[in-house]
Amino acid sequence: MKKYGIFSALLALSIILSAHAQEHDHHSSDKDTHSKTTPSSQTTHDMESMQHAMRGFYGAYPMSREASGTSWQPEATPADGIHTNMGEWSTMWHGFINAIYDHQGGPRGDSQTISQSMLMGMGQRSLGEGTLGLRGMISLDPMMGKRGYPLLFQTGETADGENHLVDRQHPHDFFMELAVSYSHPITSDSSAFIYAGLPGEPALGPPAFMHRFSGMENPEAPLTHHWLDSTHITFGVVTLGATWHTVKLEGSVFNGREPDQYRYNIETRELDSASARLSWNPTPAWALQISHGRLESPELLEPEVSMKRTTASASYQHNWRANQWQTMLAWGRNNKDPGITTDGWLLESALRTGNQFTYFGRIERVENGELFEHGDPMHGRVFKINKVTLGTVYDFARYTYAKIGVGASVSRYVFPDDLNDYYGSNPTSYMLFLRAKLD
Ligand SMILES: [Cu+2]
Repeated sequence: MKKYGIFSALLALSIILSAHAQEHDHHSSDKDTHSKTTPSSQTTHDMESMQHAMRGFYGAYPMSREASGTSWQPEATPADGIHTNMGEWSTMWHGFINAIYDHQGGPRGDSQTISQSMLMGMGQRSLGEGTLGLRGMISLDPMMGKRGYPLLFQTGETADGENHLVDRQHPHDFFMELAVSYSHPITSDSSAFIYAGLPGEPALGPPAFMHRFSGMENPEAPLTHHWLDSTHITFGVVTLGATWHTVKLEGSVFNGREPDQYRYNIETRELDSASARLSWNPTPAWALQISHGRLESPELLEPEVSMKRTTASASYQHNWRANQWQTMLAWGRNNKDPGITTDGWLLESALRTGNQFTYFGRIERVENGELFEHGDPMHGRVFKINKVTLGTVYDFARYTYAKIGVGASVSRYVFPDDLNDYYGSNPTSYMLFLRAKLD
């Protein structure tokens, strides 16, 4: 019954939107006109010119380079979301809600109907010579329950403070980001900035998966989340950095502990961890970064273990005619102290053709040593897990500020035979989803 509840809520939302909204004009296809061109509306043209005028939060570069936290994506990434002016403030709004039927195959699999969502508001205004920025992001993910959703071979965080979540993806916290930033120009093409969040995202890893074009349409969290971007919700972070042309160098101090099982609270703890990241966007098509951090006691259930994390990633955006294509290759290494060193690899891509179809794919390889709990004879063994996911979304309805689509994805795995007794020899997982997205 719960399943039908979520789907009918989304259907009701689509009916309300269609009753109130003008039909979105989508005959034109290139990126600029794709943005918000409702022919009858003068304000949307004003918004568009303002959107082009909006500059980066952390320096003198185009806004389209901004991704989650202080991370950068390729400047050529299409500008989704809604842009408005509110007095002195320029604002951007991003958001989506997915209703998902999730089936994970094999003996350790499970099925569940869930909803994922995110609403993000960003605002900026000039203050003195610089730019003041505010960012807020919330998610209704905690409504899916403390155990999150079934996801084979996913590990990380806890639902009860006693057991690790295994073969499940934890829900994100209700407060995903509450952050303030200020950047001040040094010369005409360089700036210094400060960013503080509770929660916020430290300078570590590529943009978080739900914020990068190559990964955002895929409803499955990456298995590499805990090698690359799991620090995106950090309860307490301060980042100082500088930008110069195409380069950004930044350092963070932050609370290294990952969020606990209470998903609606604000957690506080000392800023005991640190990271540094070098980003380089040599052309509008590319975003490159390397980063390194030390996470002090990241896991609630293993407080005596700290971790060094190193990541490197390259993201490439190519737009032609009505098509927008982004691909990212990323590597992350977790070096537990005391403990083992494991690597995670990710290659993901998304292609949006016209305004209706998006095709996405993700290939990952992780070395996971957390698939079995204490007491299990397999506990502590590290397994190389390979996963491939392919999927598509069809946006069948467009309104002035939103679009609605249906989608599906399928995942397959390659793993050592020793795991056959636990996972079956050949599990297949899939997700079917209906989603509404601000656009
Ligand atoms: Cu996460």
